[in-house]
This record gives sequence, structure tokens and C-alpha cells, in this order.
Amino acid sequence: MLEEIGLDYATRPIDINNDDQFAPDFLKIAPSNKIPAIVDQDENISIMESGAILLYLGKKTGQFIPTDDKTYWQMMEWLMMQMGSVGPMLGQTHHFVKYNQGKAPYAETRYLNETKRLYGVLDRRLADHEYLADEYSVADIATWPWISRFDYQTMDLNEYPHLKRWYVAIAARPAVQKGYHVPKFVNEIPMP
Ligand SMILES: N[C@@H](CCC(=O)N[C@@H](CS)C(=O)NCC(=O)O)C(=O)O
Repeated sequence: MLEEIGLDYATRPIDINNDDQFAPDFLKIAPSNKIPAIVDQDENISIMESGAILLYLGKKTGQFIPTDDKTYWQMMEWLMMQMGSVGPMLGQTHHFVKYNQGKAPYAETRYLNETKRLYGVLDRRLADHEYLADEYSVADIATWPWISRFDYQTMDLNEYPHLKRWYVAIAARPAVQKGYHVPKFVNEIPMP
């Protein structure tokens, strides 16, 4: 998002494997001890939760928040779908299927089934929409990074052609190509 809107920013990596998210200074800006969180020094304001951060930055710069009422509410419903379903459920798939395979077969099946359901929901939406709302918006910006971990989720994007088309198109955006490697290079953008 910060690359898309073109604001100056600096990153402060929080190593969640080292419990940096529980440091008192971080808890002041992110009381729920989760990344990401931002501080806007122009306004002396801090914000946690990716959905709130995206809406804040979109409103601040007048970008990626649709101005037309109908499209605005489409953006809002798909952003909320990410916050309530895509993020939490695919996150559980990462936990059980990628990082703790074999420990809880019931949970692996449950979250993998939910992941497949959500890929299907997104695929059907994108069958007749270029983006989740009628224009590229914070709903796409919130959702794309979770789909970029299709390999962690053992998902084959080729089985979801509309989602794949959307994923590849967004991956080609210069801001995405740059932002993917912030704060540091880990891997190339995965391609189906
Ligand atoms: N709903 C939050 C979820 C953020 C989240 O789950 N962050 C994880 C990393 S992807 C985290 O900070 N985990 C640290 C912990 O649980 O202690 C958002 O969208 O910002």
C-alpha cells in the first residue's frame, strides 16, 4: 500500500519469532501485539490492524478507496471478508498445514477445506469482476498477500483460473514488485 500511494516511509521490522511484538514500546502502538502497525508522524497517530491501516492510508491520500457509493460498499464487503475469513482461516492453514503438519489432522482438514472454500468464493467473484470491487482497491491490496502464499497452503492456483488471472495481474504492478521485498528480500513473488 505504501508503495502504491507513494508516501515516504521507514520500516521497523518486528521479529515475531523473537517476541518483539510484546515489547512495551510496540504494545503502545499495537495493543493486540500483532503486526502490522503504523505511526503517521504528520498526524502523531498510530494505528494497528491491516484493514484499519489500509483505510486510513487510502483516506489520507485519496487513493484506492472508491468514491462512488456502490463501489465503496463493494470494497468494504470484500475488505471485511478478508479481515473476517481470508486472513484468519488461511493463517490457521499456515499454522497447521505448513508449520505443524501431522500434529492435528482434524485441524489440517478443517482449515484446508475452509481455504478451498474461500479460494472458490474469490474465484467466482473474479469470474465477472476484474477486481474484488469494481476498481482496484484496498480490498485487493489486503487479500493479494494471503493468496501469494498459495504454496504454504498447498493450493494449486491453476484450479482457480479467475483468481489466478487476478493474482498474476496484481503481481505485475510495479508497486507490488517493489513492496513485496520490503523490509527485505525473502523470495521472488511466487508464480502459479
Ligand atoms: N487481524 C490482524 C492480523 C495480524 C496478524 O495475525 N499478525 C501476525 C503475523 S502475520 C502476528 O503479528 N503474530 C504475532 C503473535 O500472534 O504474537 C491484521 O490484519 O492486522
